[in-house]
Amino acid sequence: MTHYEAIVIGAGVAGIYQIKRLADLGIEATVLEAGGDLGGTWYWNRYPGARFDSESYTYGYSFSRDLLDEWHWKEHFSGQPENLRYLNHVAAKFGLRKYMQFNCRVDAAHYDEAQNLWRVRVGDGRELTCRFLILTLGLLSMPTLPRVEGIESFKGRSFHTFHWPQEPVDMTGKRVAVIGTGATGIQVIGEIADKVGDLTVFQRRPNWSAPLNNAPISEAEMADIRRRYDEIFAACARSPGGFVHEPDRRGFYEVSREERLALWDKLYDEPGFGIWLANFREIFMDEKANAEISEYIADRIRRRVKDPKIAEKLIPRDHGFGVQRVPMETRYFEAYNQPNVHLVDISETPLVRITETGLRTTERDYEFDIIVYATGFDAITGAFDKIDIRGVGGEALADKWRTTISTYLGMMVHGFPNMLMPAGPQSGSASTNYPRGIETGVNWCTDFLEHVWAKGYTRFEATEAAEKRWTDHVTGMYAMMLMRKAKSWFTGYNSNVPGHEQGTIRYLVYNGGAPKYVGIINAAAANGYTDVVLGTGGASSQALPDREPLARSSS
Ligand code: NA7
Repeated sequence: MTHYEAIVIGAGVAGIYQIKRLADLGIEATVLEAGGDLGGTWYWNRYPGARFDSESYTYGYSFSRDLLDEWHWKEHFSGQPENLRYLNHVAAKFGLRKYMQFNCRVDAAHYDEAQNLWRVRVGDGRELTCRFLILTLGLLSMPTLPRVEGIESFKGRSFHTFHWPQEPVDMTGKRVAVIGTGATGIQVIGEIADKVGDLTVFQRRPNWSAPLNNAPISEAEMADIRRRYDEIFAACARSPGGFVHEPDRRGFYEVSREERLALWDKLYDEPGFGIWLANFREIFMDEKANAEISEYIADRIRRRVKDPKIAEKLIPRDHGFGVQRVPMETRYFEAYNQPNVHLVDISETPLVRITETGLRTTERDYEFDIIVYATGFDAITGAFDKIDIRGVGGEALADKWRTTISTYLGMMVHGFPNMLMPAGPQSGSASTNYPRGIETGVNWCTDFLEHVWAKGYTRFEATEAAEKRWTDHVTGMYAMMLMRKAKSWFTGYNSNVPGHEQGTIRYLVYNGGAPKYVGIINAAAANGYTDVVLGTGGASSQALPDREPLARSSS
């Protein structure tokens, strides 16, 4: 059995930075990663069109000036291959690969109370132990396929976008189906529409989507971005979403309709999430304001789609603009103007089954060479549920979270001592520009561990009362937002996961905004972590089996 002071599960954007912080402290730690290599989201999602919706230079890590100075982002919204190259560059630059174990799926992590350690069982049968378990599992890392019969029977090629093959898929001249029109489906469709023979989109519900307006970044522009990095990250830190886009602080009703339209005309044609996040704050909370922006976006769709019947089908009716995650698109609406692209509304003619040659709706059979499932994820808690995580008294985390999620600051769970989630459910990451939230979370967790080590503690656990306070706060934030009514992964909706269907709202993301979140977690640290019970427990570190000396340079 091998013992570590800390085991990090997941080598994505969060795991990479987490191991960097631990390595800098000289902590004996390893990263266990199910995938064949590092990168998380950017390792798996290789589908055509996969790219940031965040400005590239706000997505990269901010912790190293050297790294900022040497990396040249080639596009304002960089694509998957480049993003994976970036993460590999980070790992190489800081010598992080040596801490990582790949093809290493964790099946179980059980807290051993007597020994005060975590027993981690890996797919290859090994059992590792650690004092501290750090879960950087990814919030969108558990893909879900439709609950429809016959998926295995299809004789052509088919894949979920998350499992897109590593080698390029030649789609030239092929009959392709895409099921799903979330952020992923919208990226794929825009990218492949003019490269495939025939494309049929199976849409159950349309999404409000707006142009990404991507462009290359020249040497001169990149030099300017480098000069402005401090300013850029300061803007991200000020904004609720952790983006460069800050809300328009004018009151929606304080300005004239002409002024509102002028703002929207400007934002719609600008790059990135501005139309969503640099908008008036009322659009997120006030039905009337939301209806007005929704009608504006609907008109922009009508102007871009030639067939009025198709245009109307692409306009959502069941939710307003911005209350679900707004997918960013490139040539998405124009794709429907091409003769080889067809839209099937499966809210009218539902999917019945996948067949050997394609799929069947209640109306007819369709034949395809390739079926692409862009059907989303068991979001935010799916990767946690997948591992048999057990805390004090053998309580399963999946059971604790079955009906309501509860956490302390999105980073700890009562009953699960010595476990940290730098970017967990209800943390600042889930509803923000991920890497900004991730750096915040990893820094807080690592500073907390430094405190634990410095004081000689070996056990920590958030109190039940503090967990309840945080969860009530997270829940209260939903009450103000129109998004609470939407069927989206922000509210825990996924039609393909039993129990997560419509009507079962789950309070998964923190809607208070990044500045408020950072203020709260910083105050918790400044108060000496009084919401966390610190102590010693179980056997002493020295008595652990096969224990290797703990190198610690700066605790
Ligand atoms: P999403 O946003 O959850 O979208 C999934 C899409 O797949 C959505 O349009 C669903 O329609 C559709 N879907 C799911 N199951 C089915 C079935 N069974 N039949 C038909 N259509 C189905 O996932 P994405 O991957 O697009 O985006 C997730 C996040 O990844 C995104 O927000 C970014 O942050 C990155 P529905 O709406 O359920 O009717």
